[in-house]
Amino acid sequence: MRLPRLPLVALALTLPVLRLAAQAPAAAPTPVPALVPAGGPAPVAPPAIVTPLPYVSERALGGLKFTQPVYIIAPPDGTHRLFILEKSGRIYVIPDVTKPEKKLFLDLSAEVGAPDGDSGLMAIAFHPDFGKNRQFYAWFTRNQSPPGTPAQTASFSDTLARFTTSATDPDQADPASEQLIITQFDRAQDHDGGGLAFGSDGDLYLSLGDEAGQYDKFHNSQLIDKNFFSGILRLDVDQRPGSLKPNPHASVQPGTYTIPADNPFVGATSFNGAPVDPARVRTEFYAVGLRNPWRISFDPVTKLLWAADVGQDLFESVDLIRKGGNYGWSYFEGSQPLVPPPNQGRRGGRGGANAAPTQRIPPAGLTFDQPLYSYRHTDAGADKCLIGGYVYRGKALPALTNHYIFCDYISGRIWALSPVDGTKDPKVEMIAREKGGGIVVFGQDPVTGDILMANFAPFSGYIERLVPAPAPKP
Ligand SMILES: [Ca+2]
Repeated sequence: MRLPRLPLVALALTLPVLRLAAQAPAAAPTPVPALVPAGGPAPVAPPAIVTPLPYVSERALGGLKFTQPVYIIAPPDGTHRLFILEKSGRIYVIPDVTKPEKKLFLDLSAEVGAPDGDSGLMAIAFHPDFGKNRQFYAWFTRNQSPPGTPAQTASFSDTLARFTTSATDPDQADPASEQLIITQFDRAQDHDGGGLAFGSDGDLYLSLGDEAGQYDKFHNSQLIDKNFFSGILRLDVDQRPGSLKPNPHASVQPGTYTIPADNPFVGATSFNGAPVDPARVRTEFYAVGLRNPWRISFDPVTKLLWAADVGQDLFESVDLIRKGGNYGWSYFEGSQPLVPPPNQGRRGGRGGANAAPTQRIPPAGLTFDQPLYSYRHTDAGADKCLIGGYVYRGKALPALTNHYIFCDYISGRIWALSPVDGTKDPKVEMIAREKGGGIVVFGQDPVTGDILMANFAPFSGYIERLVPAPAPKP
């Protein structure tokens, strides 16, 4: 069964607003001036559509339907289980993916509330020893301010929490096991990040956006001594010997994690050429300068960390994340200087009293990490919201083995990038198109190795499977 085919003009009305991407600016973006040197090669247009495309999506999991599915993950315990997350806070388990039936595993909807934008439940990650300790971590927005925060209206918190499954039923989480780890006050329900993954080093990595709005509205980027925004954190949730205590912060639940001793900003006394107090540095940061890295993933072969940073008005960027990397936001959008339109100041909001100045100039002499690949918005804005996937190492689709699979939420175009060893100017090919868009995450079938995708759109709610296109009829 195929998804309903919708005319392109209907998409904007049909796709829910997932505010990963910028809202359409009131005026056309100002052309990028050469006020500061471009940081790298200019983004390119995505590859043209080829006909016929080599792959199509078909409905997976026997047509099981979900409400705004946002994540797909299989645990590292050798079972045939697959977990599907819904934005509203419900986690379903499919006990045997070959006989798909869903069971409610954990319901966080009371904590999540009524998430708007791209807020809500974003991801879970199973502890590497999940088969023994039954621990998993959830990354979501909580509909209340962190403890100790002054009373606010419409406030909520970016929340990392640990849970364990029931000792008697592996298909049930124990809600009472919740241990809050990070609860960061957040003023708006967008740009909350969304990536969560364990590295081969056993540490937990999570990604955060710049809190909200357009053009780094709250000025959260390029700071390592304030809060946890606009970057990727690395935590030692097992608190192994040699790890360090985090510096105190209102967002941190004391005693729930430590800092890997080689985290890049441990002991830092300066950042971007300005002094910082090492006792106030957020040593959790692993990399900084990202706008809204909705999805991250580790390649188990190269150990490289991939991130997809959703852009502002012009560019989307695939980044290879290095320890201590600074990817430039909000001096840069991808490799190019960020130039907000004149009526959209960084701090004052649209047309606000503090609308100017509009461009942020980096201190002289700084260099920034460049995207591995970035594409320009195209098709009258149809390509404008990057959804990161993962390096496919399966064998079910051999032509895609050793490729990074990703797509655009709006256009539904799905691409494969290679090589995946960090070689510059990688080759990107369009391999399929999800009619109507709506893909928000990629996953993998734990039995077949197939590439799975969750379609978030209200006309869908299904999990899709990428399969070779049928041979054209003679
Ligand atoms: Ca936010």
